Amino acid sequence: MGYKIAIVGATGNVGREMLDILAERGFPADEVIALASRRSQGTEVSFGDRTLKVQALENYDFSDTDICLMSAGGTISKEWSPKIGAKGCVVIDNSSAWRYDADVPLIVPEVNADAAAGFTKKNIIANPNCSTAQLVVALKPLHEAAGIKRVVVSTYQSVSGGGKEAMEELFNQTRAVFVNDPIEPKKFTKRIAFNVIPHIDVFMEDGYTKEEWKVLAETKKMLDPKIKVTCTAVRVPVFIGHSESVNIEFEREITADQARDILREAPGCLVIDKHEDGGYITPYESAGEDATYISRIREDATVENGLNLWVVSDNLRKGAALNAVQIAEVLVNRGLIKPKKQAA
Ligand code: 2RA
Repeated sequence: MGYKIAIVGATGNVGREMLDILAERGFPADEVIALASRRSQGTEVSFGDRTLKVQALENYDFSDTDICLMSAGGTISKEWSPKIGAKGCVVIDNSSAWRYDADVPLIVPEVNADAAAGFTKKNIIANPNCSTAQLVVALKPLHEAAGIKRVVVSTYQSVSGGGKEAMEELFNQTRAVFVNDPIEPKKFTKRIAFNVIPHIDVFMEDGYTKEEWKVLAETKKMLDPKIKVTCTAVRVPVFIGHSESVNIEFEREITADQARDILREAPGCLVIDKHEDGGYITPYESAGEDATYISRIREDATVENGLNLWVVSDNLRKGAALNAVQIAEVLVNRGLIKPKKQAA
C-alpha cells in the first residue's frame, strides 16, 4: 500500500514542479491530489502521463492523506498547516511561515536529514528558501572538513523565484524593449529586463532585505549557529536558476584542490570547474536539473584559509520542489510515517 499525497498550490510554478518530480522519482504514492484556491478549481495539471483536476483546498478533508506538500505562500500556510497537521497529515511547507519556529524542523536532506524526525511536535516540516538550500548543500561538506567561520554571499536570483507573474514581467518587458513599447514595472520595483535589482522581499530595519536575512537565519539553523553569514540578494533577468558568489573563511587550512575533491564526493553536488573558456556552469544550464553545481573554486589569499566558489542550482527544483519531495522521501525511507490506509 502506498501513500496519499496532496499538493497545495498545484497550479503554481513550484506546485507543478512538485508533481513532475513526484512522478519522475517514482514516489510511492497510491493517490496524488492537486489542490489550490477555489479560483483554480477544475483547472487541469499534469502528473506523469496523467491529468489531475484541481480541487479547492477549502473543501478537501485531509483525514486520510499522509503528506501535504504545500507551496501556497505564508498566509495560507499559517492558516492551513496547523489544521492539516491536526488531521495527522504531515505538511512539508515551502513558505517562510514556519522556518524559524523551534518546534518545526527546517530540512535539506543532504545537510540535516536526522532532524526531520522532530516533525511530530506540529506535524510540519519547513523547506528552506531557495537561495539557502543550494548554499548549504555546498557548505556542509566543507564545514565538516575545515570548519567554516564566516561566509559572504552575493546572490544572482532568477525571476521564477518571484512566481509566474514575475516570469511574465521579464518576458513582456524584454519584448517591449525591442518593439519600443513603454515599460511599466508591476511585480518588480524597477525594470528587470536588461537590468539587475538589489532588492528581494521586504526591507528590514537594519537596511537588509528579508531575503538576505533568510540566508543567514536558515544557514545557522540547519548547519551551525556559530557560522557568521552576510548576504546581498540581487534579482537578475534570468528565467530559471539562482547563482551565488560565495566567499568562505575557514578555521583550518583547506586548499582549492582539497575543496574540489571534497565537493566531487559530496551528496547533491556536481563540480564543473575547468580553468578554461566555458569550464563553469551558468544558471541557464542548471534549469531542469537536480544538482547543486559548483564552479570557480579558488583560494582567497586576502584572508587566512579563504576560498571563493560559484554555486548554481535550479531554484524551482533543489530550491523548492525537489527538496520538498526529498524530505517526503526521508519520512518514507526512514519509516518515520506509515501510510494511513495500511495502518487502519
Ligand atoms: C525568490 N527566494 O527567489 C524567493 C523564492 N523562494 O524570490
